[in-house]
Amino acid sequence: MRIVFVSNRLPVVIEPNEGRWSIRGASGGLVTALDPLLRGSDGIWLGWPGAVGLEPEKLESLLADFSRSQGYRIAAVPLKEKEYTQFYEGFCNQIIWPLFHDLQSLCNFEPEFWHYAQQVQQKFARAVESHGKPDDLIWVHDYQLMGLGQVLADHGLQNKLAFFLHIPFPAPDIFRKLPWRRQVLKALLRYDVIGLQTTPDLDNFLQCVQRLLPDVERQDTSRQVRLTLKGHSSVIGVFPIGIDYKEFADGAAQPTVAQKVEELRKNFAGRQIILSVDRLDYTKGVLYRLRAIALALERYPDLRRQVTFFQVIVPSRENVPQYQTLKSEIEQSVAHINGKFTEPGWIPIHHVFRNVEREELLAWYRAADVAIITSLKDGMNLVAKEYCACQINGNGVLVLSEFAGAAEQLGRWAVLINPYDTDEVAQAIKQAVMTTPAQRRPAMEKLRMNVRAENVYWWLSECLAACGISQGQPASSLAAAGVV
Ligand code: GDG
Repeated sequence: MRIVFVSNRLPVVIEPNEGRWSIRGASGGLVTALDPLLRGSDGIWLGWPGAVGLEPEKLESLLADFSRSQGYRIAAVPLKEKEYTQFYEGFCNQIIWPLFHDLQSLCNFEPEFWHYAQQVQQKFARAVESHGKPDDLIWVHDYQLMGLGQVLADHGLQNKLAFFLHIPFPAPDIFRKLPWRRQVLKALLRYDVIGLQTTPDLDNFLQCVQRLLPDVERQDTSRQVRLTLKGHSSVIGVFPIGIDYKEFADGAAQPTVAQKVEELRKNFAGRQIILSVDRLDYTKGVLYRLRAIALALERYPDLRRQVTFFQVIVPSRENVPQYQTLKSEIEQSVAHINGKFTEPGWIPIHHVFRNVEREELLAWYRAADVAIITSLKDGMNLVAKEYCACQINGNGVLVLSEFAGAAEQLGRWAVLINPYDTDEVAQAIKQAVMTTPAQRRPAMEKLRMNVRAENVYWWLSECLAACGISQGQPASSLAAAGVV
């Protein structure tokens, strides 16, 4: 069965470059996960190309070039300027994103955003209809397209329809605030399969359905839940997304990466590197982390000169005012901390605000003695998994927010933190730095085994199995890898 992937954004960045348009692969959680799965297959990826103001012929030729270089087809669903602002910047980024991350006070429940969201689902549906074949599995990704399954079903499409939510599903008291809460739930229940990242997400989803759609019938099996509304059944399951472990671990072992690691070690000789890698987003808890860093340096003076915080922030959603404010607040806070604690030969925080090359990222993952993830809420957080995969010497410590989806799988072997608790995070920084190699190794080994076993191919085979597609060999499992 061929797979048609549908996501809001295509996995590309199209931008003007020295007077000409150029195209390159994008970075981001969804891309990292799906890219290796499509390469070399007969699949197709549909989505918005992200370019505004580019002639259609030029776009077509850029996409064709990119498809050839990637080994799979991509096709564009172009959005008009108003659709971009009202649907993407409005409905997606000012309503669903903050609400589903429990930040309802940041929501702007503008009725027009909903109207445009409906219009865009129709547009995506037309693209699916024109590119899909009768036996294709239509696999829709993420919160922007929760309504697409319903539109396709209403148009009479008979294909199997699957949906995966990459972000958390909120608790009923939060979800209830959405003005279109019943419409959204009913639309989701038109998909045949719904995948969520964690058990709490599944619990929240089921509670929302129970409260808001009492007519839905529920049937539990050992691994999934079947919900039936007006004669249509959906299977809902938990499928924590993984990474391509081997690609990261092998990449980190490359001589070019090893050389970069050596340079980093030389530059930071005698110091522990504490790494964070985040998209610019208020859900990643960067300001909370900076507050904890300031407290740790204040409270534990021994840490000064002993640690260097390496903070990588990747630009994101630069047109949304909240993100512009966040960027300047982060820069102010970094400047404040560096101004307060810098000494000759030592700067506490190295702040990188740009997209970094993959090799550079792998080198930082491998070189870092500690990785710290402070998400206030996160569907999964792939950075946590990538860090473990790249720890080929097994010496790192993972400090992980208990509100990142990854905590469900990795929490037992990480230093778990509540990012809102500045005291606790400051203490965790100290604890991580003080952890001896004898304590680090067994924990990192378990983390790596888990990330290797529950990798992106395992995730894919679990999702496809729920869609009734068996891939033959199970991709891997925790039991087979000896983790449990
Ligand atoms: C969403 C959910 C869920 C980052 N900077 C660079 C770079 N990256 C890559 C990382 C990682 C990805 O971006 C970030 O993934 P996350 O999972 O941390 O976060 P989101 O983008 O918010 O993703 C999230 C995910 O979907 C998957 O389901 O885990 O919870 O919010 O892969 O490596 N890559 C490169 N340069 C960078 O500068 N090359």
